Amino acid sequence: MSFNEKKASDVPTNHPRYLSLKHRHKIIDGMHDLVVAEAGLIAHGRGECFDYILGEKTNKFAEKAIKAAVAFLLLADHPIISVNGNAAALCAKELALLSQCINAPLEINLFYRKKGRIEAINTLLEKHGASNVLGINMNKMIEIEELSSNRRRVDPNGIYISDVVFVPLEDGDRTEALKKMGKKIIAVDLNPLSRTSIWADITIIDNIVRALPQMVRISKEFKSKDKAFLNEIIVNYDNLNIIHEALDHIIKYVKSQKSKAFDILKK
Ligand code: PTJ
Repeated sequence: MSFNEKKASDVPTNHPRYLSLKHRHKIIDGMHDLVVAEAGLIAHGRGECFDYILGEKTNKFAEKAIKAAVAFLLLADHPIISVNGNAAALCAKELALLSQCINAPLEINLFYRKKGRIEAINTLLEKHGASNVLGINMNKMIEIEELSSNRRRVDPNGIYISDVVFVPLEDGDRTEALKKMGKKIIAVDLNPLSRTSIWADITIIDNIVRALPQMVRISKEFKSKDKAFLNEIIVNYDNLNIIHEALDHIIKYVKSQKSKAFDILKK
């Protein structure tokens, strides 16, 4: 079997970087199955780099953002979860679960159009329990004037009428365009300085493979809470502070690694 034919599950569990390799292989497998765009591999690598200097864990600032994000989604009139290739390859099950929990449809919205990709992503989402996935029928799509990329085509029953859009892993252009349309944006992005992170109303600076399961857990907990409880979380949330906390954390983490990075050689 060649390397390319190896499936994500083939990564040896005792490898010191097991989780990281497992996710890499999911992205590679996703590319072979048309789910992930070629550029998705590069985007994943950029994400890995930021994850490394965030300590590869869900930090306090991400936990706060996750709670605010769930509160926002539960209070929305028309929440929607936008799905691209990378998000589907890494978190299809969690996307389907979150969609059910917060009662928000999933909409496939791609930057890189290629024949068969939408169908491949839809099949993967359905395999993991998603129903009523939007963004499938291109003849029904409406174009957002503010945007020139492929992402401008949106579903009239989904992103177009939404008030809160959840975009796990995104390119900056669309976040800006959706904001200009008056929508509230929740993003997951490992890069605290990306245009998406800066433009979003709530920026979850974490890896989607950790953030999405947390969001599902918090959604189950918050679902039974009243509006006042959810509003309180949003009122006390400050995204600028969250981004500053993430940047401070990176500075501190890199400094701490400077003093102990070579300890590994002493073992
Ligand atoms: O499937 P498509 O055609 O819609 O294309 C999707 C990609 C991701 C290729 C497209 O949206 C793109 O090119 O995105 P960018 O501009 O590279 O931005 C991706 C952002 O996601 C970067 O800021 C990365 O740091 C971040 N990122 C990558 N992997 C993860 C991540 N953030 C959270 N979790 C990750 N696993």
